[in-house]
Amino acid sequence: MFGVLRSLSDGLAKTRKSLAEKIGTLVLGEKIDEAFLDELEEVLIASDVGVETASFVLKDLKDRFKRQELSSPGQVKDRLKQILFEILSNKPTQLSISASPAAILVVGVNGTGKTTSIGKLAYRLHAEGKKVMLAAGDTFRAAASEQLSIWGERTGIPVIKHREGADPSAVVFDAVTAAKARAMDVLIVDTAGRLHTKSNLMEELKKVKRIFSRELPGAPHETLLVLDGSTGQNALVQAKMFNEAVGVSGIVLTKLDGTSKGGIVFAINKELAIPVKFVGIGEAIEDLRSFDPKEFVDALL
Ligand SMILES: Nc1nc2c(ncn2[C@@H]2O[C@H](COP(=O)(O)OP(=O)(O)OP(=O)(O)O)[C@@H](O)[C@H]2O)c(=O)[nH]1
Ligand SMILES: [Mg+2]
Repeated sequence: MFGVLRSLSDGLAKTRKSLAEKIGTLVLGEKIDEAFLDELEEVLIASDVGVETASFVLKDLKDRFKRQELSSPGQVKDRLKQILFEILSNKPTQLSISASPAAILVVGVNGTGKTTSIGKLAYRLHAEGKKVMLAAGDTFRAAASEQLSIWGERTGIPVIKHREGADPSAVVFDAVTAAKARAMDVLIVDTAGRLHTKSNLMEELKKVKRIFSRELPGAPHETLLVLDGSTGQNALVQAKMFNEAVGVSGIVLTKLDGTSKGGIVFAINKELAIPVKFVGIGEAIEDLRSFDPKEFVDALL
């Protein structure tokens, strides 16, 4: 199960190829001019940094170019790394799990990697010595709670589940009761990306959230939205939707290993002001990484 730990840089290889290699070729040139900067903007947009973020970055570079603060392509690259780092580092990327028990609600459309990410996160917290409990709030299909149970069994983490089609809020109610009774440190709740009934997913999630805060003051302490990094700009649309409905405190951006669209991290931070807290760079249990802005920018460029 534990091969050689893959590096973040390996996980981001596709995006790096699209971004860094083009920038690398660009900065091999001798001089910078407007055309050079325009080309750089296109490279950024192509890696899904987003039009808004790319033009923000370019405005900074152009202003500095005019003030003659940037005279070589190498200096442009250094400043670019600095701005990208600043975009990512204006919000705390750590989990707030100091409450006891601390509750983490995990949301997102189907297939983005919620259940897998919960398994990986539970494994990490457990390895750090925390008492972790999982709750199968995805009652859409029986397989969902089984998938969670398998992750739980690997590490001996208890999983609270109900039958298929049960009310997710009832699962949350039971899980909170159990987590309090068994003095858990962290409770992580999985949710469905779609539902059996005609009722709206967002309404269902709002209800789950209400039950949560009623049963455990301040809960959920984190509402993590899982986004599939390979969906590019569509991830932004999902983030806006979920944030409006339930308020998102952090993002888990998965599947960065399979995409050249990793630039979406910058768009999310800049346009939505929601911090990315974890990135998924593979399917193995250790492939969920805490998001470190400096490490991320270094791995990319
Ligand atoms: N390559 C890669 N695959 C991932 C990553 N994260 C999750 N996956 C895969 O994505 C698929 C879907 O993951 P799930 O965790 O079942 O997604 P979900 O959001 O719980 O899906 P639903 O329960 O249907 O809503 C699985 O095959 C995972 O192994 C990642 O970072 N990289
Ligand atoms: Mg799932």
